[in-house]
Amino acid sequence: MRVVFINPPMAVTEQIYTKRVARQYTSSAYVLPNTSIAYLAAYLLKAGIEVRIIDAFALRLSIEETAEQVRQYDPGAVCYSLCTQNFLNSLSWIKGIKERTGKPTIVGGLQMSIYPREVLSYPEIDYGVIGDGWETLPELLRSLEDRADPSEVAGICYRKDGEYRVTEPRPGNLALEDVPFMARQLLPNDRYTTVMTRQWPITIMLSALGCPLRCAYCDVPAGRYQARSPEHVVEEIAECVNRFGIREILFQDETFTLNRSRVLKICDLIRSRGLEVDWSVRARPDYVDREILQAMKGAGLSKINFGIESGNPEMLKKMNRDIPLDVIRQAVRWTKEEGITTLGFFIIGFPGETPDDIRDTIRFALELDCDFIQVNKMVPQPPSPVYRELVERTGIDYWREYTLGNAAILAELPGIGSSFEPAALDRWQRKFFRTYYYRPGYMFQRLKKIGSIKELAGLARAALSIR
Ligand code: B12
Ligand code: SF4
Repeated sequence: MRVVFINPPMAVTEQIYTKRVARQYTSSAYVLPNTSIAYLAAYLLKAGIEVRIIDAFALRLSIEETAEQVRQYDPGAVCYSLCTQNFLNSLSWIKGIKERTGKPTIVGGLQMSIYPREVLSYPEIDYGVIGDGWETLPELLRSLEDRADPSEVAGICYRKDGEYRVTEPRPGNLALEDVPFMARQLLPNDRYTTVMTRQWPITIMLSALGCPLRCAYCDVPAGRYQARSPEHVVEEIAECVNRFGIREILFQDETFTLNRSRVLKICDLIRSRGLEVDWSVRARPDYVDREILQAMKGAGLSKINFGIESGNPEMLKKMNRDIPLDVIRQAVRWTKEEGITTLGFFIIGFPGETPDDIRDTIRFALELDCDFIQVNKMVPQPPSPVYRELVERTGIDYWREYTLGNAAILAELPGIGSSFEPAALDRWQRKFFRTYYYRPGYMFQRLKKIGSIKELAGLARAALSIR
């Protein structure tokens, strides 16, 4: 049995960003590996199954070109990892590839745990894996090869005689530490980039998954925090540097610094093994301190993405992340003093938010003066508490409707429950970006720090996207 994974382009963000920023995110300026696929591929290789990954997004392939590669490879199944927000776009690819190749389609990913029945309502999708895919996927592939009855495979859904069938759930008992590192040898590593990248090739890594904190808007499923040991993480860093020549690693852990002793150990190991690599993390401002910042900087950390979200204490309380503004101020100050680049994330349009609250946030952002900011419109996502409340209040499960094909319904989501219409929120978002980025002092500082023509071009594109 051989199998192919396809990573279709991203086309998800218009509801969340401004149109121009969305275009930039879905263009060649922001392309990152699909870790879910790369992990599963590594697991299949270990199980003796031949695998190919076609990263159609990174390689800028059309559906036709991708289908041609699938035909040539002639796999027993074509697999996709689905996230809710990109579902309809992925679906158009699934349909296009199925039409051209006729190969069985297997899908997995968080979308399958949230809306399995809705996803399976599309006849082009043959099998869905619900929850962990590690053991389920090889078993399902073998069952397909043997033309066995899929009802024997736990953790899947499929159709029989037009009826939706779901097998018994499979308990997820494997952690990232129990499986091989991502199969980067199957990825076009030289194609990955972001607007802030300074050295290529780059990659993504996960040192931990999930988050035990409970911010009200957060859609990270509750109760799934798992952290890899420092030794395991640093072994993968070494593989990235020594085998793949990676020069920059973007850790995508939800909050990298949750467990400080683990982080200090990771830093120690990077230094003691002499690994030269730039890295960045995401963190909450209340989970950093001087010592940890110094240790991370000493081990190559170049950037922290801080979730700051609001400059209004009442809004922060409503978001269930009651972090005192002074703690945020101090975290950003320390980080800048250590020479680490700061990126602040902000949300506007949270339920109950007013124009004055947004003004507070803009003022706070200007005061913090991070190197970069990202301003997102509040778009409730499943399975967050804010989304659950919305569904209870309105009786409409918006993302379910979207999954069933009603893309237009998402236009109602930005800022829902706040005092802003979606169009007004767009204007606030643009105003926020412009007020921040078009300050002469800010522009001057940025230009002084530019390292290369490629970086200048990236920043120019980013600046133009917020006009
Ligand atoms: C790394 C990461 C990224 C990376 C890589 C994307 C990817 N899908 O791998 C980047 C930065 C590119 C990214 C982008 C985005 N991401 Co992201 N990302 C993550 C993160 C942190 C880790 C994913 C991961 O690799 N986990 C490790 C793997 C092994 O676990 P897994 O993905 O759960 O996969 C297991 C099962 O789900 C299943 N499985 C998954 N796929 C498949 C496929 C098949 C065929 C089978 C059989 C099984 C299977 O088997 C795996 C092993 O058990 C998760 C959060 C998290 N903690 O999981 C968010 C997450 C997946 N991202 C999310 C979102 C919203 C996005 C964006 C839309 C963000 C944006 N606004 O632009 C884009 C969409 C990109 C896309 N087209 O998928 C959401 C998805 C929510 C949802 N309801 O679907 C998550 C869950 C975070 C969150 N809660 O908000 N992301
Ligand atoms: S928003 Fe970040 S810190 Fe808050 S619960 Fe989600 S992942 Fe954790």
